[in-house]
Amino acid sequence: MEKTLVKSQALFERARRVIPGGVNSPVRAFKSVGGTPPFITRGAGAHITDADGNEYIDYVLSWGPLILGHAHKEVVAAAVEAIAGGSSFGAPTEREVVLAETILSFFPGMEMIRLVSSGTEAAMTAVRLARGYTRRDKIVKFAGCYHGHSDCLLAEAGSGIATLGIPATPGVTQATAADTLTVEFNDIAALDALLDQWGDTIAAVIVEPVPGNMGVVPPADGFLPRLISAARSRGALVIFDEVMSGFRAALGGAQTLWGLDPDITLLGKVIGGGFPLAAIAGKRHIMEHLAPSGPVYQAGTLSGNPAAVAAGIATLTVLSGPGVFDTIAKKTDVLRRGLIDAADSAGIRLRGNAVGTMMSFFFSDGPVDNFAAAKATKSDLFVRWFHEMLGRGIYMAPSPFEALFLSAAHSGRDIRDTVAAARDAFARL
Ligand code: HOZ
Repeated sequence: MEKTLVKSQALFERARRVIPGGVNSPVRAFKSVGGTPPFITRGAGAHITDADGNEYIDYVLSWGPLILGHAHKEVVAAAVEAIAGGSSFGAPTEREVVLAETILSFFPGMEMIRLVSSGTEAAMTAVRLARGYTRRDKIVKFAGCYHGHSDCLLAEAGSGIATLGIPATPGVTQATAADTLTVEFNDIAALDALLDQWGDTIAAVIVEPVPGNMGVVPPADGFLPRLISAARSRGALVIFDEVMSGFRAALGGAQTLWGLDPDITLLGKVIGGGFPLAAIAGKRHIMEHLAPSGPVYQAGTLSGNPAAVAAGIATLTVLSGPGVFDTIAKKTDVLRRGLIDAADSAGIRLRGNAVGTMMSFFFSDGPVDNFAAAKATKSDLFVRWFHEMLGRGIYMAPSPFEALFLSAAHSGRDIRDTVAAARDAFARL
């Protein structure tokens, strides 16, 4: 079952002449699964339409932000109203204060927040802040975790780096690479050994508390609290990258779900309601090291952009309404169970990892609890499944090293249609 992608093919050829790989972010090019990426013309609720008029049920949702679905009425109205009053000022506005207060109200351990424009920028700033605060240089990250594309965070990164099998070093100086130490996720003994070895040179341990960029890989019981005490006992800061899990593992992220207290938190995606907006939040005594309160420099012409901030406030307001988040999480679980049952009936072993409203599927007999296990899953089967599903109008991320996302807009019928498509798809693998 294949969709006609004549117009998308023509657009892709045109794009490749002027944009490297034809896309503005690598995984969109479908390089690891092959074929033509549909060029999207519009989105409404849980559905998107491509240039050839094909419709899809969307589980990418702009890689997570659209937790209310495409073109949600209140989000659109808020953004339009903001733009109509001026699209950017490069000066402080009341809306920024409202969004800052709103976000912090979901993260009781975070005391101050700085709005930026992308998750990469938030992570890059967090590393500089941790180094400036501790006066140490080294950063520890976990294999398969992805924290955007700043130089020091590319080592053993998930997402597009894993999908495309790109080495982390081209363009990164040896000195920078040497300041990043990596360790397997969920392996507290290995983390302890690394921290013992490098001791007081480590500025911070950065982690996605619910990794979503090697696929979704939940933390083992006790791993995160032990990570926090292991880092603290050596004087290193703990940075939780909740860009993905922030309003998806739970409203207040993994830290609220499990009662954890990192020093710094990175947020993005959902908080911008589909616009470029991210944030770095943290303890007051650390955040006040940022300029202009302190000496660690960070700035941005479009930081706190009015449309993005308005869309973020509207999104969080709707999302925190009674039962809204829990309903999305329940739908996520229904879909997870439906897909696993569908695979079972075709004699296929499918692992479904999920936390809150984010999940991933791996073709694997055993559990997938770290990057090594994720890389060992049957990616050839994933590629075939991906195309069978796409041909049936189900739009998923073109990589097992990404997450599927649900939204408030996905209906019971969307989920039933997806499970029915999966039954047909698995029968053909
Ligand atoms: N790194 C993003 C997913 N984890 C991909 C974003 C995009 O290609 O748009």
